[in-house]
Amino acid sequence: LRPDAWLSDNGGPRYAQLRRRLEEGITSGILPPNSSLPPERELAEITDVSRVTVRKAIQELVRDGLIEQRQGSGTFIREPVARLEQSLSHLTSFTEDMAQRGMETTSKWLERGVFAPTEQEAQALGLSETDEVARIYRLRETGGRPMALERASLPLDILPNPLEVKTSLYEVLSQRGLRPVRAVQKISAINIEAREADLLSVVEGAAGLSIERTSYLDSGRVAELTRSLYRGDAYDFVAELRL
Ligand code: 16G
Repeated sequence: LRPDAWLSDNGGPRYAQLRRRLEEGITSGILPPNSSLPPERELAEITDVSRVTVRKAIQELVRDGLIEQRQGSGTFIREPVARLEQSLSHLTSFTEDMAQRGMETTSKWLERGVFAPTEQEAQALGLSETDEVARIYRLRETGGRPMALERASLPLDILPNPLEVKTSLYEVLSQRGLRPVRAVQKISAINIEAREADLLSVVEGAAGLSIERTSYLDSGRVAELTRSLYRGDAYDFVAELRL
């Protein structure tokens, strides 16, 4: 942590450089889980920056869940988040995926209603200019941990009342006899932008997976266009390949 080894004039604000340095220590294992960080004053001395700078770096790492302050005993490195494996070979819903692991799903609703479709929605769902679209946008959490942001758009006759979706969209569709049977999914790597990063409790620019799913009914009709943004540190997608 000697400052000549890491502090640079063009590396941005000092607290951000210190934060990055500590984060590198955590991800590389030099600062292992459950080990403690030196007290603020000591850390300021070692790194030769002000206590204000140290405090700011620490606050960010706490906010992002990399370290935690335990009352009376100091600041500790947290256990890294467990990654979840998701199969790419089955058409399942988020709720089903989590239930299979014995985990509960909760949603924080960000938008849920009937809207005029965007151009992309109209095109993907085969809507005309006068049609409306059912749209639900939510933060999906498991065990209180934010995992993904998901915005689903469906033709109104497939989902006439978006407010009906309390937990599982696919459950509501199943009840209506309109469960998708096939989907095409596109996965792209992205850096998570500020607003979405806030919602997902990650730093701006953190790695994310943007997933676009177009799902189809048995009849071949498009049922759903969904854009999901998954935390890159929380998921592994697995597919079985055969010759
Ligand atoms: C999954 C799907 C999403 C679908 C949702 C339904 C991916 C990338 N996306 O998250 O398209 O709308 O499941 O989940 O897997 P629900 O039935 O729990 O609402």
